[in-house]
Amino acid sequence: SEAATRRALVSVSDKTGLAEFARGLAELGFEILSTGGTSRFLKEAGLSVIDVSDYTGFPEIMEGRVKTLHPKIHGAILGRPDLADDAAAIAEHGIVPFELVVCNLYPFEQTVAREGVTIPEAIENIDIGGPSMIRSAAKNHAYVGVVTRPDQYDRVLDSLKAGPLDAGLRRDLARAAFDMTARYDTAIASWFASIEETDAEEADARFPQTLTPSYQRRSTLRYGENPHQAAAFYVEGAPAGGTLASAKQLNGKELSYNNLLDLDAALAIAREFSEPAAVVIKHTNPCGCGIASTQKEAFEKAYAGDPVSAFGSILGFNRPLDAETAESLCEPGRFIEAIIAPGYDEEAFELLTTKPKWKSNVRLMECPAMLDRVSAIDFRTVSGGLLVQERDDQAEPIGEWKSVTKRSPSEEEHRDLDFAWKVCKHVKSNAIVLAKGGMVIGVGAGQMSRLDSSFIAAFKAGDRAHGAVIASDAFFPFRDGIDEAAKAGVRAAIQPGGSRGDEEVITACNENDIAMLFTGRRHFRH
Ligand code: 93A
Repeated sequence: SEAATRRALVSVSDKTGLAEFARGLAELGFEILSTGGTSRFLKEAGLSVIDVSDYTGFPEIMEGRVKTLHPKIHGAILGRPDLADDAAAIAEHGIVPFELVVCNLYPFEQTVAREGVTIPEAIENIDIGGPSMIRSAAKNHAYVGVVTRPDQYDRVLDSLKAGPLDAGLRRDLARAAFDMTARYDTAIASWFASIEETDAEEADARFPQTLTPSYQRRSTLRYGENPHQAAAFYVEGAPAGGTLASAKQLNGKELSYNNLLDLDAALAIAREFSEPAAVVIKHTNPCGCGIASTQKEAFEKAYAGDPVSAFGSILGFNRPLDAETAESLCEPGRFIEAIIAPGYDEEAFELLTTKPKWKSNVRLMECPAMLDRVSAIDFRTVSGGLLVQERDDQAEPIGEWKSVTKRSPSEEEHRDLDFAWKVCKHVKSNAIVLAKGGMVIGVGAGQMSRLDSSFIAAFKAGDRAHGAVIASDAFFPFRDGIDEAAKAGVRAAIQPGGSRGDEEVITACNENDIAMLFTGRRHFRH
């Protein structure tokens, strides 16, 4: 009759002394089963190894999160072959019991001790499969030896050379195993406590119990939003580079309260883009925005988005203003109130301050560091109080965007969706933005219903909506917004998703061959 198969399961992160130990086991007639990394290591050391996934018939999945969490593994560790029930299950399911489980865990403590470790890195180093096998084996120490540390290898080999693993040693190993998993879980629990503490500390630092914002008056303004309202401009002690307060006025009339608001909006949008961009602001909303390979083209696109509204607007650029663009700006029939840009080429400055009729008045703001990231806090007043929040300027998690329709966006559509989404974030809610070819062609802003914003955006776009994309700052609750967009000729959509109506909205897209992305992030701006 065939000799019973002796099997050892080996799955370790710390590979110290492993090759010698495994060779010892092989010489004693053990078959070795291993997980991916361990298997590779042992094969390189010249040993023959059975991959766990070949034994289970199930691959390692989810980047290794599920490797050994399988009944054929745990059945092989927990089974008691001399019990009728267990023996039947072993036979029925093709289980081959393990005599030995050799396992040490993902190095959680070493990972969290490392400087600059991220929360996801720490989380990935929480071993689940390892402790499960170790606890299974320790529980079944009457049948199985559980080896959790390299310094146990010699003792185990010595005992195996003399016969089956000594019962006393099996019990010692089980106790050591539970001791280890207990410590391991304690380390995880204290790490969780430490990150909770940091969150609380961070919140305290950012949102102190009492708040005394310290701003200095830079200037009194001629008036506020309206001529009968007195107003002033206060700035932070040392405004950071990317802020409006850091900008210098090079030309033009005194800035008004509304100018400052609109310049801030222009700055916020212009800095979204890495390619040359131009944005046209009216009443804090963009009525046009363009990106292109040249600044002039970007500006032409931005201005053409809604030329009527662009009259008397505020412009933002993310590159120093060049002469070509300045020339285009000065064309008859165009009138600009103010501009913010990282700088002005000499010729451009010359043109703007001499050529158009509005020359001496045009307010030119220079903000050299406007592309620097500023992590800022937003304050807004309510009567008798102050609302404080982080500014909505975190990097967009593009990796998490999901295509949810039968058709995925084409490369070109994807570019426009990305563009429209960046603009949409800065439009008053409910915000709808239509865009095509790096140009905003219709904006629906500040409406109380998303459908009305869609109507307005489509109306503004007119015929140009054919082949355009649509961005919505929050989810479409119903399919009507999509149906309207489809009628106008829209081909792709981007929105957070997460509505009860998602199913209906996706159906509407599929029926109209619209490709849609879910971003998972909302950008309300109230
Ligand atoms: O990600 S896990 O929690 N899921 C599992 O199913 C699993 N099985 C073993 N971690 C798991 N392991 C651990 O992987 C072991 O504890 C060991 O530390 C490590 C060995 O992986 P590899 O052999 O691929 O290097």
